[in-house]
Amino acid sequence: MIEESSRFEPFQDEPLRVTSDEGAWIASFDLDLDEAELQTLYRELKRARKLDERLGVLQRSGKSSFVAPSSGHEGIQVAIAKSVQAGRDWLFPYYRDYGVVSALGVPLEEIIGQMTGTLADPAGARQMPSHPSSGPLNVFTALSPIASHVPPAAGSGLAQKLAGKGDVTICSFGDGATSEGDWHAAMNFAGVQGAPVVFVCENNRYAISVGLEKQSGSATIAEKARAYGMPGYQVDGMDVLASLYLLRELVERARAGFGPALVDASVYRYGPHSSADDDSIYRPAEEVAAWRARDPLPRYRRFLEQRGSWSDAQEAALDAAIEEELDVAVRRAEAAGVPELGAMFEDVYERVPWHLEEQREEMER
Ligand SMILES: Cc1ncc(C[n+]2csc(CCOP(=O)(O)OP(=O)(O)O)c2C)c(N)n1
Repeated sequence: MIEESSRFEPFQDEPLRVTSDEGAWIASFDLDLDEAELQTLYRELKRARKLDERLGVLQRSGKSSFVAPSSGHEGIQVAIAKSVQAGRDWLFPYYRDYGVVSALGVPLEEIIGQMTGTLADPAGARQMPSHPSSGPLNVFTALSPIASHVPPAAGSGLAQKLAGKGDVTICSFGDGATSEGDWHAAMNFAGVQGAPVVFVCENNRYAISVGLEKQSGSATIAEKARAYGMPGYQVDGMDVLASLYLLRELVERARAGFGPALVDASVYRYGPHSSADDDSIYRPAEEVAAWRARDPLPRYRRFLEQRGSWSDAQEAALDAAIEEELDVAVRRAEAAGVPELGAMFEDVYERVPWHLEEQREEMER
């Protein structure tokens, strides 16, 4: 058992950061990741960004009906994936989390198959786009009704506690989710049960056009944790290292039996809420530009460059490799073909119930 002690104090006024906007190491403790691990983080940030850009192109060219852009969220998303043991722990992401599933190891062709409705999606293209999942990697499917995946995450945590194997659950959502009843019920349940769940709010300050000040009466999302008997932390979610250090600590804390925690990760979404939104109506361009200046990718690249751990040649090689990987994934996703129309009635119930049978007959007619 680890001691219930942390180098990160909960309920601080300022979000935790370990690198400055310029990419300088500013923490009071030493970095304990080697160069290969540090470079892997950059590769995953870049992969997540390029995947998001490609998904935008697939939507604009009519191959996908919907996309919820993730650029700006990569720091916390890559950290979520890298804080757990893939295939052992359970993830309950939300619809904006492409960076989580890609960094966890869900194949790009599966993600793109899910987005474009082809049979490369192991779930058979039954969900709307932006709802990834993975059986082998324990990724529960993203759900459309906001916060409705948070109670199942709390339940997953209780199941893990009862099984006693030390597995944990990590669940992410937006700031808007925290004003849903489901969210509060889940937080209460996890707190009472001491369930090993790390709850992560990707706080981009907007729920479509509704700003955070209309969403929450408390000064921070983190302090809501107090009411549920768990520690709450603020972190700069655009600082991938700060996010990773904090989440690793909280995942290990949960694994050791000290129960749930809440993380309020400050991020910004650079794109619109979704492909069906025009954010210029409710966000001033200057605000977007100010957050662009804090982009988690160039910031982390500067960090690597200052250590002599990254070069222009490595950048060019990485860009080319990811573009190639995406090209291959798109081709494979397309080649998988689309499901038969009738497949929507299968694999949901063991025996198709009468009302769905009627609908199937109607469809065939
Ligand atoms: C229960 C429910 N109400 C409303 C919606 C419509 N809706 C879809 S996304 C969204 C905004 C959610 O914002 P947030 O949780 O902050 O996440 P973000 O999209 O900003 O990442 C809303 C209101 C919904 N899907 N479900």
